[in-house]
Amino acid sequence: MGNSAQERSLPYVPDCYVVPPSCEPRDVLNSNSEIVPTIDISRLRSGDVERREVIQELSLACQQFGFFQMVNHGINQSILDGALVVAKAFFELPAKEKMKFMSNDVYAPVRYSTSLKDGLDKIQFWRIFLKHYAHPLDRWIHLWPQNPPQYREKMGKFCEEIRKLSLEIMGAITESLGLGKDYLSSRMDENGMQVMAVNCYPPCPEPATALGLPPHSDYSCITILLQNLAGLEILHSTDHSGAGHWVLVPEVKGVLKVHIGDHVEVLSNGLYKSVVHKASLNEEKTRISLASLHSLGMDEKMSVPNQLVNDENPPRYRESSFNDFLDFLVKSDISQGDRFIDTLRIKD
Ligand SMILES: O=C(O)CCC(=O)C(=O)O
Repeated sequence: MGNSAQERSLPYVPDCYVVPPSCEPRDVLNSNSEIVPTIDISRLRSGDVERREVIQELSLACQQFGFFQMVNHGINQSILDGALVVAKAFFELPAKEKMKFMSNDVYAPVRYSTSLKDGLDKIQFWRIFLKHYAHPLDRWIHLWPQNPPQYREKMGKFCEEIRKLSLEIMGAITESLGLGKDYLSSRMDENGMQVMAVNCYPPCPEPATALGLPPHSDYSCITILLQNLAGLEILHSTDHSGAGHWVLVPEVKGVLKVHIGDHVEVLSNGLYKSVVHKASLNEEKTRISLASLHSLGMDEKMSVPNQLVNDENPPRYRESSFNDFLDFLVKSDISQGDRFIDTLRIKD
């Protein structure tokens, strides 16, 4: 860390970054990226009939893709741009400044690192990242970088706006499951976790041989993602075998992406799928992505609701918390295909 190929802009890709075919970095993308569902979120705030229609669309997207894009979400473009600007400026600081946050402790509330689990990964990934907790903001913000000087203000505003939106989307998701829009709202509002993954993928001299992040799903309920360039790819499965094809999510300014995470898969007892996704690389430009992960409190367990269970439909997942995920992360190798959700499935 501090000395990785991506931090030093090496003009070649060292062998330890070369991703084996099982991670499929060289597969042909589905050119038809307009199949990615896009939802006009302002319609959630219209009358009952329109809200019901949008919730139907959202439910379909969660079942078919575990993913959708949001337009007309109501967050001002200047807030989105401001967060991307300070994130990029942070990664451009001298190494000495970033090293103040360097840590491999997955339990640390603020940490700077590279790859996935630097020094432990079998394969290295062409990523630099800063992760920090963001809710409640006044509990964590004093731990965030003070450099660049506007980091706290701009990223803080972004986090607050994204969190409000996440509560609205979670309300729509629980409503779509027949649980009502307030099923989780007070638990998520008062004690819920918001973790920001601020990712930087410097230009890579051989983007076809390496990856920014390997295929994985998020432990969260939902993740809301903003990017400055295309690079996010989602796995679209058309059957239950886990097979599918990669779809490159197109970049359209101002559009926010939503990943369904493992904890909504549990909440829906498997009706909604947590989306497997990866980050591909660019030969010329630096890609920044801001992934805001929203879940219940650190030790609060997500379980299958009683309302969704009956004799024909028994619970398919064990309960788990964010802390359980962190324990899993310490023991597992995501780059080798380990998935938290697989550890939660109850075998028939
Ligand atoms: O950069 C991206 O598009 C993906 C980010 C991501 O999956 C993560 O931070 O877990």
